[in-house]
This record gives sequence, structure tokens and C-alpha cells, in this order.
Amino acid sequence: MAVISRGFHGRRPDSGRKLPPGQYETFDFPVLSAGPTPRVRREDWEFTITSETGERHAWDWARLTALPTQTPTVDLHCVTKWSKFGTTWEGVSLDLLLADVETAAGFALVFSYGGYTTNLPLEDLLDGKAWIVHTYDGAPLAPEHGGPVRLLVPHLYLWKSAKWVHGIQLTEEDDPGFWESAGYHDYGDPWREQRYRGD
Ligand SMILES: Nc1nc2c(c(=O)[nH]1)N[C@H]1C(S)=C(S)[C@@H](COP(=O)(O)O)O[C@H]1N2
Ligand SMILES: [Mo]
Repeated sequence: MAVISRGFHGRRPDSGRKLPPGQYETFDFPVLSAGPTPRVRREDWEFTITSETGERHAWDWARLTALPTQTPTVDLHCVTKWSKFGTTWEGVSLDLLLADVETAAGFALVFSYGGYTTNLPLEDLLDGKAWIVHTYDGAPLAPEHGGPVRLLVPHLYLWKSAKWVHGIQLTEEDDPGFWESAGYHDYGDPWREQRYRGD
């Protein structure tokens, strides 16, 4: 009996990964920005986490890069329907950055240089699910992809991965960010195809 291999039809033979519903695979790295690219020098960059009581934790470039890093390899899923498999990053886990932050908040509002914001439940930043990253594919993260530092939350649609990240405000109530206010889904799970409000 002949066993006929039908091949992989548009999938990289070695990827073996699944696409979320409605997505297609891309091999380049599209740039999607709602405005101009802010140019933030590393020596001017600062990141703060502010708790719901106003307690402020801040990192500059030296303090951030002194921390132990992780090198996650993850798949990216953009709401405009492209997915990119197997991207490799280096950065600091949000578990580590949040470890000394005393909070009972349920939500996080992430804000960027340039004014972009996005919201998500605090638990989606914990347990090895999110990083702030400064290195992509072994090189310093390019400004158009969010350099010097961006958030990476790959289990949600990529609009949650704020580029040029500047800080996180922890909140008791869920305040919508930029795209969430414009009709995107509040949570944005690509596997449940939560693209727009009401999905
Ligand atoms: N600060 C900021 N972060 C952002 C955006 C933006 O416009 N500004 N766009 C989001 C959207 S919609 C997507 S799909 C990804 C795109 O990331 P990329 O340009 O590195 O592909 O960044 C997200 N993070
Ligand atoms: Mo996007």
C-alpha cells in the first residue's frame, strides 16, 4: 500500500504550528503603528509600574539591563490577520518586574512613549506570559518595532504588545486603551477570534 505525502501546503515544513482561526502565515515582519515612531534614546528611557495606591517603581536602562533575562520564542498574531511563527526575543519577565509591587489590582493599563495605551487583566502579565523586550532575533530592537523596549504578550493579539513601552498603571477597574476604545475587543484572544467588541 502506497503512503502518499501531500506536503504542507503553504506551511513551513518544520513549523508544525497551528494558525488561530482566520489568520494566515507571513514570513516578513510587518510594521503596524498608529502614529509616528517615537525616537527614545536608551539613556532617556524610563519604565514605571504604578500601583493602584500610587506606589511607583521605576527602571532606567541600566537597572533594566542588570536584571536576568529570558529568551522566549513565540508566535505572533496580529488582528489584521497575519501570524508570524517562531520569533525570538530577549527581555525581562513581567513576573520579575512585578515581584516587589504590592497590589490587589485586577487590571493593567500599559502606556507608551507617543501616547499609545492598551489594557489587559493583570493576570495576563504574570506566570511567564509577558516580557518587556529589548532584543529581537539577536539584535537591538529596531525603533519601528518598538525599540528601545516593547511589551511582548504573545498569547493575545499583537496590539496588546505595546511598542516604546513607558509604563504600566495598575487599576481596580478595567479602563480601555487606544484600540479598545476604538472598537477592538477588550481582551483579544486570537484562539477565540476576539477581534472586535462583541466577538
Ligand atoms: N506604541 C504602540 N504600540 C503598538 C502599536 C502602536 O501603534 N503604538 N500598534 C500595535 C499593533 S496594532 C500591532 S499589530 C503591533 C505591531 O507590531 P510590529 O509593528 O512590531 O509588527 O504593535 C502594537 N503595539
Ligand atoms: Mo495590529
